[in-house]
Parts: sequence; structure tokens; C-alpha cells
Amino acid sequence: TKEQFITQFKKRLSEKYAMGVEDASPTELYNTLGSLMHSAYSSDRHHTWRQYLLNKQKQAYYFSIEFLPGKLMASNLLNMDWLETVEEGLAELGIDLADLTEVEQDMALGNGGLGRLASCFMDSIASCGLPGNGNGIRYEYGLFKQKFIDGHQVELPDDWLSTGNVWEVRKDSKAVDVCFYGQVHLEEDANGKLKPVYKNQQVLRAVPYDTGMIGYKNNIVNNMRLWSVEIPNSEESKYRSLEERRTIEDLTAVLYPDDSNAKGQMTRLAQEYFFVSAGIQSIVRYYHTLKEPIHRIHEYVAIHINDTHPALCIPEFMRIMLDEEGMSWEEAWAVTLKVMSYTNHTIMAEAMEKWPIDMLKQLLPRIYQIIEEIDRRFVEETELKVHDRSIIDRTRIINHNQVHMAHLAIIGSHSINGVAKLHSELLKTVVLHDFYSLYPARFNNKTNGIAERRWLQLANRPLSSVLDKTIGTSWRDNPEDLQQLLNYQDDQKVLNALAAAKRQNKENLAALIKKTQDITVSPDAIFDVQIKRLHAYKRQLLNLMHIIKCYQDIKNNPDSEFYPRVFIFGAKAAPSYAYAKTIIKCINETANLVNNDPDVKDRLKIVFLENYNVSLAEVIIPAADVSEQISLASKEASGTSNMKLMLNGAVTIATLDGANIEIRDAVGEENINIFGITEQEVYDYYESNTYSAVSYFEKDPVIRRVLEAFIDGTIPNIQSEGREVFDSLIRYNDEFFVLRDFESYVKAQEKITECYKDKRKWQKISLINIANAGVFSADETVKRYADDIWQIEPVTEYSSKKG
Ligand code: 8GP
Repeated sequence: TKEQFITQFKKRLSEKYAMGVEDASPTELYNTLGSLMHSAYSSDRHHTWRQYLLNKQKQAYYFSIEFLPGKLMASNLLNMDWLETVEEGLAELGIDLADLTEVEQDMALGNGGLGRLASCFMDSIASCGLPGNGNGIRYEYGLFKQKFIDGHQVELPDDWLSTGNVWEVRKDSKAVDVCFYGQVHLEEDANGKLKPVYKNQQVLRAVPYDTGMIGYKNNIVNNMRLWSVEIPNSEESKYRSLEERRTIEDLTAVLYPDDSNAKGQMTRLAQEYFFVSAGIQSIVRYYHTLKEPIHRIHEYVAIHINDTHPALCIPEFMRIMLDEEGMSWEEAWAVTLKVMSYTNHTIMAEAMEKWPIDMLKQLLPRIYQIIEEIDRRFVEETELKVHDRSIIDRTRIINHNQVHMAHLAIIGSHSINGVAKLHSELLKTVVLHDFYSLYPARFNNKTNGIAERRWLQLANRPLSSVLDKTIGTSWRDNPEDLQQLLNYQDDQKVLNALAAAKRQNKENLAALIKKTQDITVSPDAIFDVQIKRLHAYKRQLLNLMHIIKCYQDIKNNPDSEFYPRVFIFGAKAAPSYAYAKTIIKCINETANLVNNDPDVKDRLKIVFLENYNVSLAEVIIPAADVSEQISLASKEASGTSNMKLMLNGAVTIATLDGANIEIRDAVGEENINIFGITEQEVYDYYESNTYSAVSYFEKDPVIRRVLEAFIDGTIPNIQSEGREVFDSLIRYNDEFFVLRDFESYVKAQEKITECYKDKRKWQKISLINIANAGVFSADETVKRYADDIWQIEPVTEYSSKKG
């Protein structure tokens, strides 16, 4: 109760800091609340773990090099069912919970979509009572903090642990050794079995930090285990200089911020093996406590490889089965295949990881031997199956002096999934077609989902309260119940209430924009939002070109009618991705020009919010009117901001790409604005080689006028950047068909403006979007993973299916 909470809170504060509420800083209050919550859910956590153990429940382990949970306090309070009590209790003490959550640093151990998905899954897995755990790296520095200096992106370190982390628990007793380098050869042991003998290995200590993943009001607390590197006591004498020690500690120091091409080389590869080996060792150690025979491990353990970064799970698991458990190759391979599954998150060729053979051999000699043997057997087996030998060259793991991680992941997994229908189809028919012809049954689709509790209940309180009043509260447990809102699509009172909630969120965002960027925007304007990593295929440039067109229209005809719009961007560019940084500079300079031009009369505003992250998304998304999902068809595997924005009542403008297709299917053609060429047309262009960007420049005066603004000084301070953009489109033939889609994009935008003017119509479309967003709950997605891929079942307290 509230009273109990107040008593406990004061007591904890006094024990921890020897002070009363009046004297405590927000940080001290935050830490007190965090520690109180932590002790409260720890018993559930212990209980959950005991239940899994006693029931010998099969568990899934989600291996991901990225997790992007954002802040945890509010969502933990919600899931613990403490939120209201704590808010009221704190209010009674004169404390605003929002001030405490301000103190928390975003846990940003990921770059973007893939990492955020992993965290949405962690929430949903626990909330569905499923036995599933995360396994990753505890980076000392998270994703860089973005600042703009003279319109350029500058990266600052994200020292997120500097203020401590109330959620994690260091588990020294669960630490394991991970070995690198050295030499290895095989020797027969007393039983005539070949065993590896190692020389000169580097031994490092992997120490786990566990964070409870709290299920929604179900007393389940799963675990996200993140590994940190240390020098083992036994090795201390080897690393005397500060520099030598630093080289070791660097292993888990930074998240590689480059998700467009695998770089950082040796350290990155070492990171991959480090968390994979530590994770698998700890799983196998746990498995032994069940006292079941090792060849049945697949009945108790499922390991998921989230993109290729953890693909070394396959040879590492083989290593343990062969070298430590004494299995034959055939037995080991049979269980490995049953245990492993893999998700692909992108078809962009540059993101397909490949490692030079020499590097792998040097860093991980035994693992390399195992990969070689997997490859050899794959070739041998495939030769018997296919007539066309070229397929082997295209699919084998080791080729052209490189190890192909996706090939390894596919060959060693029983399930391979894409993340939206179109993406999964493209994997089968184009990108992984050869593999599909070899293993058709392994391929499946699992359309992404989002943690709707975070993105609606927590991020959008005004809308949540309208929903409660209109359709009751069941949607909070059961997002599909949002459908009931459809009964109110012609109810003016409900439409007004929804509009009022949106208005409140827009005012909130406008205040943030004023505070952080000192730009005044009017909540009466259309808030048009594009938030995602900056990448050429996502086509922020198309958005910018449309903005420039609007600006030029106003300049040419200052007194014409123009419905006010605020274009809002949030995007980080990989530090080494020069073209993406060029686009950022161009957007920022256009913003400078447009926002300060008196002719514009505030009808057009451009806001590029710095340092886009989960917390910022929680403010932007509820305030959005328009959701920009404008990637070139075929290139965005799924997208998840599209789902979050729809859930919050934004109307989507989209190409037929990724999960936009499923969104269209959910809301109907008339409630989404589709434009642009289809994936089929894109592939037809590739095939016929007939795309000519310059012809659009020549024949379309609007395109010509817009592009000239990049190079004729209209937009100041972008001499080199403007030229670079111009050349990318005209000289290098516009890789992502921006000019091809420009006209239809402009038309779709005009339609949006017209529709927005009809308030009632707009509000109805917005309602239909909210009502149909329940299908994108990650709860549903993880249940499909659980049933089809991992074969895990929800906890039922006393079940004992294994006898
Ligand atoms: C992203 C996809 O781009 C996005 O469409 C999808 O919604 C998301 O994954 C979750 O499935 N992909 C990545 O973040 C990604 O590939 N990251 C880099 C490691 C390559």
C-alpha cells in the first residue's frame, strides 16, 4: 500500500544515506527507490529461477551483441504493478517520480533496430511467462552521444555507468574463463579419443552482471546476463604495464557504433567470441545441475543467434560438446543443429559479416579448426545433393580467404527467420536463395513486434487514459482489445478526446524542442516525424528534398496558402559513414535557413533533435501526426518505429517495404499513404539496368530546382556536402531511387495535408491506426518464436513435464 511504501522508502533512504527526504538529491532518491524495487523483485527472481530448475523447464537464450533497454525504472514499476502506488506515495512526500526517472541514464548498449528489438523481446518473454534469457556484453561505454557543432555530427562518449547501475548484480561466483590465441594440436587420450592440447593461450575472465527482466504483473523475473572482461588472478603477473592491462580491458569497453559495416576488426571479433563462449559455458554448467545426459541438451536449451554477431555459438557449442563432453562429431552436430536458431535483420550486403581466415586462425585456433571441419562436411554432403557445383561456392563457409558468418549461422541452425513477410520472402527468393534450395524447411518468417506497454502505457499517458475511459482497461493486458476502439470511429466525443491527448503530447514535445534547441514550434502544425538511424537506404534525403520543395514553393509565392508543418528528425550516423554525416549537415543547414527566413512566417519548421535515443523516442512518438517510413522498397527488413508511431495514432506515409506492408494490411489501403515503386520494380531495374537518374533531373523541373539548391548557394554552408549529395544522385545514378520516387512522394504528402485539414477524417484514420496496432505486440511475436522455433512453454507453477 501507499503507506507501506512511504515507510519503507524513508527507512531505506535513512539506511542508505543517513538522511531524510528533505535533504536528499534526486540521485539519492532515485537510488533509494531503485534499491527498494530491487530487493522487492529479487525474491521473485529467485523463485522464477527455482521453478525453471525444479520443472527442468526448457529455456531459450537470446544471444545478442546489442541490447537497447533505455531506462528501466518506469517500466519496472509498471511491470511490478507498483507504478500508481509509488507515484502517489512519492507525491505525498513532495517528490515527482518524473524527476527521479530523469536521473537514470539510458542503457544504450545497441545501435538501433536490432538492439531495441532484443530489449522489446526481453520484456515480452518475461511478460508471457516464458523461460527466456538474454546474453550479451556489458559495454563500459554505450552508443556515442551525438552533438551537433556547426551542423556536423560530433560523437561524445556515453559514460553511462559513471553514476552506477541499480539494476545489475555482479555474480562473481558465475564467472568463467575465455581463452584466446596460442597454438593447438590434437592428441589421442587414454581412450583413443582426439583431444586438443593448447599452448600459450591468453586466458581472460568473463564476469557476468545480471539484470532482472521483470514480467508484466506475473511475478516472473527472467535474466539478462551481460559479460564484462577482467584479468584473472592467475594471469595478473603477465600484464604489468597499464597499457597491457588497458588492451585487455578494452575488450568490453565500447560498443561498435558502426552498424553499416563490420569494422574494429580484431577487437570486434574478440568481443563476439567473448560473450558467446562465456554464455555457452554458463548454459552448459547450468545444464549439468539438471543431471540429464548431455545428448539430450536440446530438450532443455534453445540458443538464438540474433544476427550473425553471435554465430560463433555454433563452433563454440561444438567445441564444448566434442572436447569437454566427449561426444562424437555426429552426435555433437546433431544436438547443435537442434539447439541453434538464427534471425537475419538486414539484406544490405555491407552488413554481412565476413572475417579473414588468418584473423580467426590466430585469435581462435581451435574454433577455426572446427569451422573448417563444418565447412568440409558441408561441402561433402552438398556435393551429393546438387548437380550444379557453383552452388557450393556460393554457400560454403570458408571461401576466398574469408569466413562467412551468415553461412555458418545458416548451416548450423535448424531455423532461419526474417523479420517481416517481404523480408522473409526476399531471403528465400533472392538473398539466401541457394540456402533455401538446400534447406527449405528451415526458413520462416517472424514479423517484428514492439513492447506496447512501454510505447503506449508508459510513453503516452494522455492517450492511455482516453482509452481506459472509452474501451476499459483490458487493452493494457491484451493489446488486441484496442480493436474495440473501432466502435467509436464516428463518435465525435471520442475523436475529440483523442485529438486533445495528441495536442497535449505535441505541447510536451514543443516544450522540449524549445528547451533543447531553442526553436519555437506550434502544436497547431502537422508534426511530421522520421526517427531511425541515418542511412542512405532509409532516404532521409527524400524527406529533405520534399522540405526544400515546400520552402521553394513558399519563397516563390509567399502569400499562398501553406498548411504549417514541423519536420522532426532524430537520427545518428555511424561515425565512419561519411555520406550519412553529409545528409545530417545538409538537414541542419536547411533547418537554419528555413527556420530563420521571415518569408516562411513559421509555416515550415525543421527540427533535428540531437542524440536520438529510447528516451527521446518516448517523447517524440506520442506527439507525431505523420510517420515517415520511406525506405526504398526491399531495403528495410522490417522497421519498428513504424509500429510504435502507428500505435500512438500517427498516420503513416510509406513505401511498400518491410512491415509497412503488414501495417497496410492491418489498417486498410485508405488509412495509410502508400507511394513509390515496389520491390518488384526495384529488382526489374536491377535486372534491366535501365534506371537513369539524370533523366528525372532533366525532365522534371521541380526535381531540377530542388537539386540545384544543393549546389547553387541557396542553402548556405554546404558547399562540399551539397555537391556530394548532388553527385550521388546525378553522377552516381542515385543508388536508392530517390528521384524515381520523388514525384509520388510529393503527391502523397499533398494528400496528407488535405486530409489533415479535415479534422474529423484525420482523427478517424488516426483512431483506426491505434485500434489495429495490437497485432504488433512483441508478446505475440515472442509467442511465435517460443512455439515454432524454441519449443519452450510458459511457466505453470507446479508443472513437471519431465517427471
Ligand atoms: C534492423 C533493420 O534494419 C530493421 O528494419 C529491423 O526492424 C530491425 O533490425 C529489427 O529487426 N537491422 C539492424 O539493426 C541491423 O542489421 N544492424 C546491424 C548489424 C547489422
